[in-house]
Amino acid sequence: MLKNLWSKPSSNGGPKRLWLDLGDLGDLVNPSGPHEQWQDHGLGLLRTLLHQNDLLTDLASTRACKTWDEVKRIIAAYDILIMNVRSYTFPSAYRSAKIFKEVNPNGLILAGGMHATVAPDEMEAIAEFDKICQGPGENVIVDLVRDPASFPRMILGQGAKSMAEWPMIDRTLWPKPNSWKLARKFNWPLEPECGWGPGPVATIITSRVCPWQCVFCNENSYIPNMGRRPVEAVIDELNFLDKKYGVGSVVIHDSMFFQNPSWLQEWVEKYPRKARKLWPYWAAGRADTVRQWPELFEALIKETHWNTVSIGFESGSDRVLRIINKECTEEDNYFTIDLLTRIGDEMEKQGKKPPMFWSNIMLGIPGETREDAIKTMRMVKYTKRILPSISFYAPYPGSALGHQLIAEGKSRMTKENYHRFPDDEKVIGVDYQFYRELLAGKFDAEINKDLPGLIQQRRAVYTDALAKA
Ligand code: B12
Ligand code: SF4
Repeated sequence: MLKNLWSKPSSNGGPKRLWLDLGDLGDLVNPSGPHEQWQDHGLGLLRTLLHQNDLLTDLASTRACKTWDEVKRIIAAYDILIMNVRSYTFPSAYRSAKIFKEVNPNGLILAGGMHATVAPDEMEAIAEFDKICQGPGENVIVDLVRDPASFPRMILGQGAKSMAEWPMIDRTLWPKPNSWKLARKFNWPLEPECGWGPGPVATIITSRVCPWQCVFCNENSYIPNMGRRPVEAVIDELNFLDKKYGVGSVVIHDSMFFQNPSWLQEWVEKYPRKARKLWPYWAAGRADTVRQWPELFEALIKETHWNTVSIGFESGSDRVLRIINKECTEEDNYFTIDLLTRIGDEMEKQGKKPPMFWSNIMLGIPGETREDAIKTMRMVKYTKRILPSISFYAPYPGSALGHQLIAEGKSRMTKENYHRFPDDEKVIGVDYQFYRELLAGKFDAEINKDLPGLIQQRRAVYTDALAKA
């Protein structure tokens, strides 16, 4: 069943190439949650470049298949398999590579992506990967696909100096939902709504690297810096998408949207004037910089419809914030919460929809005490308008803390299961039972200590807020 192949055949007498989109089986058939359905901008960008250079690829997705047999039947028909491998998709890349070579021993596999950058040893250990590209691929992909034999097995990718050089992604090169039920709500080639704003949703990236050095992330140690996409180009793309497909809201997938005040100032000035509509959007910031630039933050909320404010609060305890080198304090966190609450109250009084926090919280960081975790949940409960996104800390390679825990043999993430099912136990020595009880509301009396009476009545159970990580 080749249902999820639709682009023009890649053969033209030459090799048949397949770009395989990665993720859990079934995520584009009957997904377990909304975030499994986001499209992959790396795949979109690189396939757009390939197709602009007449190097056609077909597309399939492990997410659009229900069984590995189905994946096998699809990939068997190809000579070249291309994949964007992130740590969280490494298990599906690894399995797909094994299957491909079983049915197609002379086939060629070209793999790139974040996991190749941060864990090259793990990639090299998989004999099935014929070429492995570390780092950005936009200036190497065309030559690599045209003539793979001229490259060594390990390749150092070439990136653009600025995102201004990136073409607009051809979104019709993204995978389609593979069930009638999902297709109805998906809005392909835009994306489905997930509770942050009305559909169809357009995801965009305006900046590539966050300059901070949180030890569980620190992506600037492995993603080369590059110029931000010009404000006008972002608005032009949204206007184009709106004209063609109709945009309901926007998700700005930058790791750190709230950086470069001059860019943000320009966004405040131009987005309300030049965009066809003032689409509400989701975007990420940090508590310390909100405290540093509160007027700019308020202008963005009020004038540009930054309606869902994602903040990596991570913890409500200074001890833990120091362990993870967040460079934010409890005070920064509470400042930011109070500021958005005040803005939200004002907007509500004027009959406007108040902004919400998408609060990223981590539990189970090695070194965290029960008291620290209780303080964190107190901060969550204190927040008036909140969509909590709580996860058990996961030691990803690339990050300083991830590397350390992997080296110490304390990571439970393996190539068969780099996985982040919500209550997976990811680090040896962490008392996950305590955290499950904490989320189930067992420590609510302690959490309520120091909270005003009315706030004490807010929800006590957060088990459903536990996200994949
Ligand atoms: C958008 C995003 C998401 C989105 C959408 C993900 C998706 N489906 O695409 C959402 C919000 C869902 C998400 C969630 C998560 N994410 Co995320 N995410 C990002 C983010 C911010 C942007 C990704 C992106 O589009 N980049 C732009 C594109 C162009 O880059 P790219 O895909 O890497 O592709 C380039 C190269 O890798 C290379 N390349 C890629 N493929 C190939 C193939 C070949 C052949 C070649 C030559 C080159 C090549 O060329 C491309 C162009 O330069 C990145 C951070 C970042 N700055 O990249 C984190 C990031 C990828 N996410 C990360 C993580 C950990 C997660 C989560 C697990 C977080 C969590 N704790 O919950 C979840 C799990 C997701 C899931 N459901 O499975 C980590 C991955 C770390 C790792 N070691 O792989 C990153 C790097 C963030 C970080 N700072 O650590 N994420
Ligand atoms: S966690 Fe957030 S602030 Fe810290 S380095 Fe990553 S993206 Fe930047």
